[in-house]
Amino acid sequence: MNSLRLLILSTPVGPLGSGRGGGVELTVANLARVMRQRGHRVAIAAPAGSVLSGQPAARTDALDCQIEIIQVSGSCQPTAQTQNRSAPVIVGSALANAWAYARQAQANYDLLINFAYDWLPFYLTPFLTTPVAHFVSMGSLNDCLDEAIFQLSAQFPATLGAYTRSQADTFVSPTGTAPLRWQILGSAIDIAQYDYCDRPGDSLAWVGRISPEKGLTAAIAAAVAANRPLKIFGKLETTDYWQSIQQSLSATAAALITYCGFLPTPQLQQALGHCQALLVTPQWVEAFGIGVIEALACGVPVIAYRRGGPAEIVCHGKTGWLVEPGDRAGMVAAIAQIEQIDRYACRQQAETMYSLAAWGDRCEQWFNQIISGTIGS
Ligand code: HBI
Repeated sequence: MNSLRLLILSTPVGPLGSGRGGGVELTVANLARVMRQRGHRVAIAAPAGSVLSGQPAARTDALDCQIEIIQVSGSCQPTAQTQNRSAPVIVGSALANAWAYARQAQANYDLLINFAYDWLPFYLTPFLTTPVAHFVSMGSLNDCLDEAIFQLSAQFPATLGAYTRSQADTFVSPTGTAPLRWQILGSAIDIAQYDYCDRPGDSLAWVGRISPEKGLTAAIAAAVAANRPLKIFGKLETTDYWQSIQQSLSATAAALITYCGFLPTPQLQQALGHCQALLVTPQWVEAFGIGVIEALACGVPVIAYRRGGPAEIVCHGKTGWLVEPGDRAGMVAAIAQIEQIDRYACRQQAETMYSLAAWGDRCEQWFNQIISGTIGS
């Protein structure tokens, strides 16, 4: 296998390790390590202050110090899901600076790997001489990125990567044009970092960026209706959103809800593993739901809306329950039946379907196809 020289350009919404990039931060760190383990040379361009954090030092130190992090200056990108249609271009942004670096350094790389959910990298691709693989991290959110993706797909077929089919299907190509070609890559975690727990307490769990589209209020409502404690893990994306949630809680509800903070993987998995079930109630088409496979890896069954990535992961009745979106009574009924799910079956699903090795194979094959130009033929 030839050794590739890879430049990964992370999400510009925040430094790696800050939590502001949500699941992409874990995906970028996992991809860098998996590719390094396979002998490829890896560099990551990410907003200044980035670290490859949250992993047990012993096992990954050697790998991590072989992965160069290029700290990119400039202001972080506002998150696409909070912008309206006339969102301005940010001048002097970390996004623009990252791609200025990519243009200047591209001759040192065989492939650029984009994780920014922003118009610019898609628009710039034809101007660059080094090929670009685009990991699209969310479903369709705005017209300008949709348009850039349609243009790119026509010129560079199958350089678009998505986590799941339902995420890819949210991008509907204009009538009369060829359907978009996607590489459906799924995602993965380092299973060895997650401990199987078969003795849970009585608490439910919720994991994710704490912002409206993730649907935390629906999970709280279900836990309160079921009269079960709920532990919340994740980055407070906007404090006023969290405050509005807290103000809306009755005293009884507030007594059930605990915010546990944004924890690095070792601490998160330790606390998550002791929960009865993970509640997944996104208000949008969740592209994947990396928290879902983290819970499964710990033996924690998942109760999720039947929509988007989580619905493609959870095996209904075997590793959790799927409930119609918005159906609070259905969530409460599923919570009452959670003991019917075999926790070890959850662990086994994570081990067989979401290991880094299988995902690394898919990514490596895709990268080689793009570089050799055999893709899209
Ligand atoms: N918004 N503009 C923009 N660019 C991103 O790369 C981006 C985002 N919002 C969320 C996000 N990335 C990550 O949290 C992904 O994990 C979804």
